[in-house]
Amino acid sequence: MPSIKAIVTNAPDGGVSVKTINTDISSYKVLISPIYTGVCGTDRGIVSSSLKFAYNPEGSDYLVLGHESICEVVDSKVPEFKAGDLVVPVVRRPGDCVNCKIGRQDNCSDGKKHEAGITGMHGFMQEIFTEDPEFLVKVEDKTLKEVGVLTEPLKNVLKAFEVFETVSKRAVFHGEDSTVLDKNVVVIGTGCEAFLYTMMARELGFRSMMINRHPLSHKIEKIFDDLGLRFVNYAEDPDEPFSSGIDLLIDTSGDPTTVFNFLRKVNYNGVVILFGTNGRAPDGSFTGADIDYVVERNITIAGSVDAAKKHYLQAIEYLTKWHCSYGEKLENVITAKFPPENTAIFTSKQKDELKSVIEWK
Ligand code: DN4
Ligand code: BGC
Ligand code: ZN
Repeated sequence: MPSIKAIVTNAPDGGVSVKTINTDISSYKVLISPIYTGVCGTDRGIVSSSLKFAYNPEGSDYLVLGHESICEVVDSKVPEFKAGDLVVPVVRRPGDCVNCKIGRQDNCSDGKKHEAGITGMHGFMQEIFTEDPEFLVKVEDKTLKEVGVLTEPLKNVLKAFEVFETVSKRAVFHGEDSTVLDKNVVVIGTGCEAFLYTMMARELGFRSMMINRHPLSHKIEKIFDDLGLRFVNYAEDPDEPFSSGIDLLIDTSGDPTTVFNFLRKVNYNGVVILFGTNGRAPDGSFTGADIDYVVERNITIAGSVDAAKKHYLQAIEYLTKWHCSYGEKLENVITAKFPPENTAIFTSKQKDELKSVIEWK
């Protein structure tokens, strides 16, 4: 059994360290090693113990972190993969419910699914691991060796737009030529998920902006400007987030007060997607007047978590397209690379961070 390096926590109590673990790779279908693993709000929530839904695999007193990755196949015993292929392993693994049985474990109906690096399954922040081909998605374009790490966070965005498509069917949202009419998307937050939501909203023909309660650093402002994305500091400019109202409000902050402040700007037949989870945000208040507002305007409030394998494939298509169109401007979204030993990146967000990654090779 080889001894390998892994980044671990003890969920749900939190903490983070580099640990040497013994891993059994004697039998496998595909043997994988990570090239880059991404650090996101979920990892930091697990490490700080604010995300109480995280737990260790059964019988283990630690959880290997990591659900965002771009990996390389080391060896394969199945024809679909060969050594050197770039792959992204999927996060969620099915339980026994009917949605899990049809490959939609993202819509698991009894909570008995597992998530790599989050709930009951070791993640991808370890030097080598085995995988079942069913849970691997191939990245054909080798130039995605770095930005391919955005596949996992982008797949969540594609699922959320699928949720939006479904719930917005109750009123006319699209023009006759199937393009989106003159509609406004506001994304709360300016982290990596907010960025990916805004890229996708623009791709789909919406007018869109990201908002936050403070100005951006020059570095992040430049990354957004270079990609033609709009940002508003609502503390300075509270009326700006679309004077004509909001048709789709997407929250990545998990802050109830902010969500409900902007919900009061949502137009008739508008949709609110709740995506951010922030166990530490202070409680907000949702009043009777707010209920009247939501009811009288046919507003839909929908939660969205995770995504299906098809969304990973769509994410790779969009990343391939955006990488062709924007090249280095997209690569700049990966704002810093760290060695596995630098566990401080799990306890505080880096200055000027959009996506911090751990470099394994
Ligand atoms: P992140 O980079 O921590 O993003 C959170 C963003 O919200 C940051 O830009 C925050 O700004 C911003 N924010 C916080 N409070 C406010 C506020 N009051 N007004 C405006 N903006 C605010 O994390 P991420 O982009 O990786 O992920 C976003 C969230 O989605 C996290 O809560 C994740 O746990 C969650 N998530 C959910 C799924 C899923 O449902 C998947 C991935 C992530 P600043 O405070 O940094 O300036 O499947
Ligand atoms: C992952 C999702 C996962 C979620 C759990 C996110 O960071 O991208 O796949 O379902 O965390 O809240
Ligand atoms: Zn993540």
